[in-house]
Amino acid sequence: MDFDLTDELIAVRDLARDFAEKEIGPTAAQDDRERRFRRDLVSKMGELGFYGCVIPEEYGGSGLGALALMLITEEIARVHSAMRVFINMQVGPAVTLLQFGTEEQKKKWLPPLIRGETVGCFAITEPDAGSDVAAMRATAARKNGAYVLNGTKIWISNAPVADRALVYAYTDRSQKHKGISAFYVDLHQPGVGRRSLETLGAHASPIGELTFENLQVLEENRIGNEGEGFKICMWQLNQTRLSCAAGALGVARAAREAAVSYCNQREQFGQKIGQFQMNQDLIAQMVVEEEAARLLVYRAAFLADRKRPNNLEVSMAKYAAAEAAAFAADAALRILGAYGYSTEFPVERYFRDAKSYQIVEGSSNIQKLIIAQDALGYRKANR
Ligand code: GRA
Repeated sequence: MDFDLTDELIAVRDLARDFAEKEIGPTAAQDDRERRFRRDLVSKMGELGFYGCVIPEEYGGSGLGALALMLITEEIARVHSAMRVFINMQVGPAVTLLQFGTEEQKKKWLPPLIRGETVGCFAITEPDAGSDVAAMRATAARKNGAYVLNGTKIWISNAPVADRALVYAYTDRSQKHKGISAFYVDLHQPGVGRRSLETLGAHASPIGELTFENLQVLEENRIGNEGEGFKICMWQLNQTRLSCAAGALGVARAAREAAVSYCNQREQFGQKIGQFQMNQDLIAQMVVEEEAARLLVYRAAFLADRKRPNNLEVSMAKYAAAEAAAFAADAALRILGAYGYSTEFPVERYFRDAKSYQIVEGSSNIQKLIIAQDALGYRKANR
């Protein structure tokens, strides 16, 4: 086992850290408060090659790999969690196109996604289909050699601002999950409706509803074969889930850093508050949970880079990192007291943002279900 990062990975991580601290950090609080969509930063992350790590050079990527992508994501999320969502919205569709798209589709759609020229998103969730993906109701009915897409997708990151969406819908309801298909859809067309939604955290990451009303989708926009959509979706979630885990790791780290810094600065009862064992208890737990999550995230990425199955490892990483972030943000808030609760300091933002990781990309309960079913021998996660 080698726990050292290569010089190349260290350089990528440092580039992301520097960018996050200099370009994202100074306006993070304001972007959050004003719910600003920072299209300029989405472009800059594209220019820096952040979206291209897992994409080969021939399609505009760098091929640096999944571990590089996780290091970048962690650094961005550490400074502003909402900003790492954009990475997932570009890379999620891109990596799925790479895996399941035709040569023509990849050549046409990957480079603009990787450069950040096309703003991407993916649309799985519906009002009645969250954890239960196969319960979706959206349909894509074949008509005159094309498809007519109808349905409502909700809680879709980037829905208010995206140019393109990877959309999952039933082409044949009678086939249950084997009747779902995947489409890469242009959202600037008649038949697409959008509605913004407000959430507790990640305010600088626009989220909302997408409605499709008799939207014409050409056959050339279908990804994979008809009926392969559920398999494609599960494959995609295995990639985007890991990206969320890295994001959660960044938030856990930010909260831990804030707590440690405050412990070393604040004095009460004649001594630094870090001297109090009740605070040390919280700090120790934060440090260990964060580091354990980091090792799990890196290992899952290490396996991805070696093209080895990692569904179980991704679920463990996502579960551990989401819980570490929620714990760390809560603990930091306890330690900072009123300064944690105050909206003038960033810890309350970490607290709001941390909660999202227990919900998105398969809730903590879904990850536990996958892990436990594997351990009990009911259903292997790595198939
Ligand atoms: O045996 P079979 O041929 O019928 O196939 C089954 C199974 O082998 C079939 O699907 C296959 N399958 C897979 N294939 C490849 C299942 N999992 C995988 C896989 N990982 N890879 C049906 O399987 P099943 O287990 O019976 O399916 P299920 O019970 O309907 O669902 C399983 C499960 C609950 C795990 C799944 O639905 C799931 O992951 N749910 C969580 C949904 C989720 O993660 N949503 C995320 C929404 S997007 C989002 O949050 C965006 C956030 C953006 C951001 O913040 O960055």
